[in-house]
Amino acid sequence: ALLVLGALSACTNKLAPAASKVFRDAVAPADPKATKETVALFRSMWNLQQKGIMYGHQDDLMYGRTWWYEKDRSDTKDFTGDYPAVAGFELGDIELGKSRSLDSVDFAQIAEQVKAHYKRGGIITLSWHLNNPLTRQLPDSGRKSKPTAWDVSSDKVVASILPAGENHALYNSWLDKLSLFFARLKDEKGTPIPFIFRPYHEHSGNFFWWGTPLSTDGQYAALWRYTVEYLRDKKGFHNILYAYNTDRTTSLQQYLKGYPGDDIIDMLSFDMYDRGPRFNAELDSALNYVTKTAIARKKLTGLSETGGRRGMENWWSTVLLPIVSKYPVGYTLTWRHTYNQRFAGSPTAPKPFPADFINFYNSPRSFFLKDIQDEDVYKSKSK
Ligand code: BMA
Repeated sequence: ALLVLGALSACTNKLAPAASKVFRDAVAPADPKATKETVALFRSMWNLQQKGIMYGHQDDLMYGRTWWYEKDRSDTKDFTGDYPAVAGFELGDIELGKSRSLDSVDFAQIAEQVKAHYKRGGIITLSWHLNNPLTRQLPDSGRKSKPTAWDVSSDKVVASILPAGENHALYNSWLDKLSLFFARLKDEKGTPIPFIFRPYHEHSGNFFWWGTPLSTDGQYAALWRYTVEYLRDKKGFHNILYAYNTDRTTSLQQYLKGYPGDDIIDMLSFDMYDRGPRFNAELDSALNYVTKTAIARKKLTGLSETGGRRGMENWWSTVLLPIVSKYPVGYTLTWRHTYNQRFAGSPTAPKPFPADFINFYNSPRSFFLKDIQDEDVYKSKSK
């Protein structure tokens, strides 16, 4: 994560006005009314993804294995001296009007940390493991399993929340609760904070109620379209970049199953965890077709969840980094370090990252917060 970006932004600033206009018109969020900070973020990410990969970490600012919500603390910073470029947060249970997420994180504190990370010049991504709106309503005695995002007991859920479905009003009320939270994400001047929203993720999998086997492609695309239109046109949010996301796929055709359209989506991303030696070839191949189609469509890219191979010491520097370096991948994020009270204060507590993570950090191709602060992704300094 060396500071290699200064030279580059200096060079784009030197473009002649005509050329820079062409450049400015070249890429933009799908929302024609996107706020200027959101447009700036989109363009900054577009530039950055051609130079290297930003590091992101889920709940990095909320807790680590040994600590719980300490102001300004971050596992990434503890280990490397710098914050992640991208901070991930999870909104599951917000739709039920709860004050804490399914991972016990206080939503007020999430809003606080979103603001803090934005102020530092960092990027925010929000995921949403929303409950199952159909089975949630059944009495306990009528449920086959817990009515969470992972409840795949019915293939009627997506249809039931679309405009003609019996749970449509309930779904709207869930989007209203989500919107109340989104409305809190403003800086001290009242400017809405741009963020990447990645709902209905890992679509190609079969483990969430919105997974591929549980709805038709048309229903899944309609769910996406309805959700974006509700938040964008009805609620008036123009600070959201929408990330389409799948789990592991093996072809572009499979990747795009149920894709709602380029007028809805800003980022093409997927999640892929390393479960064994086949990962190298699978990641390489998926990055190849996903980034190719993303660039052709002028969309951002992300390996929005990944994780190292069990028992492999140099995964960051010998597997992840060489493969992602072949393609324009905007960011990669590793998932949360679940807090465990047993570890708190214990000298034998596991370290947040393997030693090799420092090699990834030291690479000029990886970007952490300080690297992107130079790029001023929201163009706030030039305002
Ligand atoms: C999963 C796990 C769960 C968590 C969920 C939402 O992959 O980490 O423990 O509840 O993500 O953050």
